[in-house]
Amino acid sequence: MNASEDIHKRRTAAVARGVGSMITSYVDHASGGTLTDVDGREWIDLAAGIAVTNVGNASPRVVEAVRRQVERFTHTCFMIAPYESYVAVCEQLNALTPGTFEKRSALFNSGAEAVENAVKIARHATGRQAVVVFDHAYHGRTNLTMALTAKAMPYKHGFGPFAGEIYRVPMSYPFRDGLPGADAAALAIGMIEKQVGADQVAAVLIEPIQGEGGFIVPAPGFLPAIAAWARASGALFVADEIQTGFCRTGDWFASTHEGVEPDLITTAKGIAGGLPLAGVTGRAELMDAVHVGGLGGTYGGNPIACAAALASIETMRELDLAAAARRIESVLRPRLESLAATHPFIGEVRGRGAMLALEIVVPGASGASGPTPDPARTAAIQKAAHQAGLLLLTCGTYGNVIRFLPPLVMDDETLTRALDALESVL
Ligand code: PLZ
Repeated sequence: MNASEDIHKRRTAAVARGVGSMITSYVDHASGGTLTDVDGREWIDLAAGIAVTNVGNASPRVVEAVRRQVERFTHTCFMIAPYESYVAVCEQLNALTPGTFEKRSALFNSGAEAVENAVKIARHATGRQAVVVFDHAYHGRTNLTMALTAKAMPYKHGFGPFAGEIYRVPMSYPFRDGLPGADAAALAIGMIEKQVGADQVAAVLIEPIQGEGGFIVPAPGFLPAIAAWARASGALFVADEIQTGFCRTGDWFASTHEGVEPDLITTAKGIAGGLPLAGVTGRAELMDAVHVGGLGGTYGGNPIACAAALASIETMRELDLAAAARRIESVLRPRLESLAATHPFIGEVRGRGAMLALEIVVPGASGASGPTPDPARTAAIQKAAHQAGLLLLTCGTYGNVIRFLPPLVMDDETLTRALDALESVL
């Protein structure tokens, strides 16, 4: 029995079955582009812990900042005895997120918690209750965020009843609906107006590029049209940039590519180089509408996580990781496109920056919602990729999307090695 098998046996007896893992090898250490398991096998990291370690794993600045902070103090609770680094992270969020208007931020522990708080703030600030979300959306696993999330299995199955006043409308999905952005937006807006009522909507919540739902990039014009409708209707436009944020798509935030300035933005994942931290950032008058004491939590903005966030942001600036994400795209995309040209089961190559995907379909087959997805082939590709030492993720409502989320510090040599391995796998 190797070391991973041994741990796996203990895991089966100790860890709840509901918590899954993609692979059965256990990590020993990791760096900018690779993970090494406890048996000494190296994996090329195309996951970044689901878009978290954008600056790489155990990134030097992050390690040093955490070390320094952990020696000074580990926790006080910002609601009890505040500290400067929380303020500094909020200043960074206010400066880096799209929109030059006056902003405020609040910090939390996880993406789901940030989304929950964005909904709280939106309801409080507007005095309205309805929240509009989209097909294929993913916003988390807590009760409210399960309701906001589209996909039943595995996220919601058997976990109801779910929170009320959540309304789902169609998402722009060019590969499947073939609609220009303005038409897809008109469809969604028509449904909101008929089924919810424009004056009832507190927030329209959307991932500018959908993550778990399939790396779906809406058609150009879709996001601006939805944002303009929200503004005209007195609803808040809330961008969930938890997966797309912090240089992942080739800019600090994905909303920028479409010139959209959200009223509120949720962030997490890439913000702190692997430590748990999340934020809600938004227009000052909306954020400050909430009474003192209305937002918070024991650990939100923990000082170690804040130190890691400041070091991560500094690293992103210094290494220009937005440019690095664009460089990664310039290496990955042409190779993926040439693979698509020779493999008819690759229906589409899509994404932006270092957030790219292949949608796997049955060649020549299609049904009511477009080309027929092939989740079985997708799973087979993923399994073979794991055997080849690639830490490769899938996603999508139909389980048929292969996604690439490398750390933004991955070098071209490692990327090319990953692509060569993928080519043989396909
Ligand atoms: N919003 C856009 O991508 C987390 C979830 C993986 P948490 N995505 C990965 C899984 O199966 O649990 C995510 C996201 C978007 C919200 C979240 C939730 O962030 O930090 O996982 O709570």
